[in-house]
Amino acid sequence: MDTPYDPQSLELKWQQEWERQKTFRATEDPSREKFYCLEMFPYPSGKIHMGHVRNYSIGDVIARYKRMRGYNVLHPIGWDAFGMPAENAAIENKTHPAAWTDQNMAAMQVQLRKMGFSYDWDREVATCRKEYYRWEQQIFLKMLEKGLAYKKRSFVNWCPKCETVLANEQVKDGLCWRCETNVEQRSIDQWFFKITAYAKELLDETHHLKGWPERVLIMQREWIGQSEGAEVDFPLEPSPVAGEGGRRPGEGFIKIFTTRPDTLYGTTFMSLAAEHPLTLELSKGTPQEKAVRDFVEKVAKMDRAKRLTQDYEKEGVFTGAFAVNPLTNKKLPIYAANFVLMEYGTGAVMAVPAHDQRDFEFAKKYGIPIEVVIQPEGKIVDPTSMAEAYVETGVLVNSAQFSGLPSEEAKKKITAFLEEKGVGKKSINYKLRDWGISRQRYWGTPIPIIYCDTCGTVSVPDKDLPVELPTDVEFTGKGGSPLARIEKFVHVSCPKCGLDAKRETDTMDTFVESSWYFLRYCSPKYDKGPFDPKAVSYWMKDGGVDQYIGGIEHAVLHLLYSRFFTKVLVDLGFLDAGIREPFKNLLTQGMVIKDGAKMSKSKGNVVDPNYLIERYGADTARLFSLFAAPPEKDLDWNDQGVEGSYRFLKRVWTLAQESAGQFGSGNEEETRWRNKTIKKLTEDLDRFQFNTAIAALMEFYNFLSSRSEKPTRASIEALLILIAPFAPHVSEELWQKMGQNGMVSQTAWPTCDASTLKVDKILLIIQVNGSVRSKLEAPVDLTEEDAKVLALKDEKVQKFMQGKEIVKVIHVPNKLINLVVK
Ligand code: ANZ
Ligand code: ZN
Repeated sequence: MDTPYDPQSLELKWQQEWERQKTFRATEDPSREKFYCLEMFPYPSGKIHMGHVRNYSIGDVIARYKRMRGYNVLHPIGWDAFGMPAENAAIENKTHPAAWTDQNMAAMQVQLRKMGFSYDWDREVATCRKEYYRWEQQIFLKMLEKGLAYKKRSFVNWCPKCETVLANEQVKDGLCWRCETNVEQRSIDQWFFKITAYAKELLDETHHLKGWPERVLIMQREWIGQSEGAEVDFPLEPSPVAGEGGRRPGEGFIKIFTTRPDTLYGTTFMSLAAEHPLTLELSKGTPQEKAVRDFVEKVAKMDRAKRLTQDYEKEGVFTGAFAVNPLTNKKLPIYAANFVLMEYGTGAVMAVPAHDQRDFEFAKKYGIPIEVVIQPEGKIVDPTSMAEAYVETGVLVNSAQFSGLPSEEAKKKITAFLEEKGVGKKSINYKLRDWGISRQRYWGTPIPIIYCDTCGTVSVPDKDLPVELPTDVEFTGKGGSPLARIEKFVHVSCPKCGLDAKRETDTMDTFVESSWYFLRYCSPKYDKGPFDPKAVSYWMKDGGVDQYIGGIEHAVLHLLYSRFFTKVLVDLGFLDAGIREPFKNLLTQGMVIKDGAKMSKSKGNVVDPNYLIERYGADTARLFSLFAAPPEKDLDWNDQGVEGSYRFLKRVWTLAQESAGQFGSGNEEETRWRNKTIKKLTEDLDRFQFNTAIAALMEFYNFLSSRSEKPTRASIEALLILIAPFAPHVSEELWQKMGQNGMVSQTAWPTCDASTLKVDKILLIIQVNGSVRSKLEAPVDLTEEDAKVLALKDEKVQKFMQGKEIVKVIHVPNKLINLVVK
């Protein structure tokens, strides 16, 4: 009569049924409240791993729960399909990146379906399809029109192994993020997106993203790196060698950026970046010329990543020239210094050795005077004996009319004074750099640009989009972009003048595709633009994606670019002004750990999800990954946990079948348990506390199965509905076996009848010195004093109290009272 639990066959059955009935298809319906639930889409590497299982199980529980709560849920999936691994595979295995990617997407699609995730598969998007990247090319051209995309020759991080440029974010400790090769510096023409134009807005809005984890917001703020201070012009001292290629008297000035205008009177020299245009120029014709040239060359060879770290010997060279302090007219020698970066501020620094550690080390090394202008309260800082710079704020000394002011006030007053004299102004600087998007790679979105000798840089006209990736390519892995070697691709006629011209052969960083895919999902087949404005305004209203789920490793890459892109799309007129942020709520799940380390191929501690699915079924894999840890925490793999999850599902299977046909008639206690469990599950799912929710389900099961009476139909139904978001297949099958119409996936989430939760009597356990001496029926919510009185009236308790004195009472309300006696 009872069939054994056979996850493989029943899971397949329901996956097919969901697909046949299009159970999870999402349609815009303004009469219903929407919920957009999204997990970061996968790179089609070929196989899902436990990290995917976890990420997507979390998303699926939320999607299924919200659906049962009556929301119109959009839960899409797709592929972040461009990128280097496809090309590397092409080089190694002689497969075409497109074929390799297609194969992998097909294989992973099968795996994701086997997990029973409730996706609307009709909305599947693959970013390597021209139907997708065509719109990215259009967006690029609109950005170019608005000055938000531009080209410049610049130093870039170059990975000699991948033979490509890397974004700053893709360099970790001077190494390539993918292959860990030492990153080199190269100067080439590059396309950039002007993310710096949005630095302030990106920063300010981190304070309104209430649904984001604070640590992600902090990482974004630090990455944007706002510094408030002043820009000050230091006039150049007339050159003594004017006329011999040197500077003529009184010409020009050095513009510096400082966060400490309060230290201006302590400036004893100036420092320029080696790349600063004045560095070589100032030394021309002076005896220092050769030394400066050598120094500039040396710095050019220095590792840029290392230059950012600060832990290297501070070095420099005198340029032979002088500037003057605009407030004191004091003469200041100008140095070139290796720790001054051209890309930050103005590439020039007013050096204050008494109060800046780098300047201090530099001054000591080159015998430059140190002048103290900031004193901490109640302490004397003495320039002759100080062992390091005093970098804190304090009270100003030796600073003319500003002496005696505290630093914060002096910063404002000195800045105002500089402004009055026309030699400086308030200024804000950001560490954020523009986003370099050019990649010398094949497998990416072609940049839709043509270079013509007559017309210059020409946009590919909209009617000629997409610029398609040619398919007949050779992959050698050497010598830059494969596209540049395809004559048919490169040689075109200029869209403006018709003469011979050349195509841009760089492709875009793959982070561009992932910056807007969540918008494409709203209308994935739309062919009049990147997305249908109507569909987007429905799914993205009220703060965008309602719940986004992904790894913390994307805190500053993808999550910042997506925010930037959303703002750009509004400003280009693609998006409603109401949608300036993409993700309302963000959950960053923890890692999957085994034997003390993150699961990874290199550690050899990988568990293949296929093994789990084949041996235990998808429901067990899902249940385990949600039960083993709260979603934000790391999940420590353990085989017993998997076994335990499987056993639990098997027991539910047996209990439900045994109960069916001969349900009990129930009592108050069972009703209370059922409602209590509904309440707990609702609260826990609202807060994403899946592990405690599952624990409550287990307790409910234990209660139902431990009694001599059979459970009621209502309780078994509730159990199946509550378990459905976690283990949808088994609950669907049992639901059907109970003779229910329709699917449990489409059943409304139950509500708790609060009136059943009230109890007026509880069983109070009475202990004396920790040993149970009696159990009494008692009214609920007794105070400690009343519980004590009740306990002392009990004869069984009195026996143990004779001649003793109570020294302490431990009371657990509605459960237990322990009298500690002596
Ligand atoms: C004078 C001064 C005195 C400074 C003092 C600091 C302390 P953050 O906070 O990172 O914005 N600086 C400015 N431009 C630089 C560049 N291109 N390369 C290297 N250093 C640069 O740092 C700003 C401070 O870093 C600036 O304030 C400047 O030194 C230096 F007691 O100016 B300060
Ligand atoms: Zn032309």
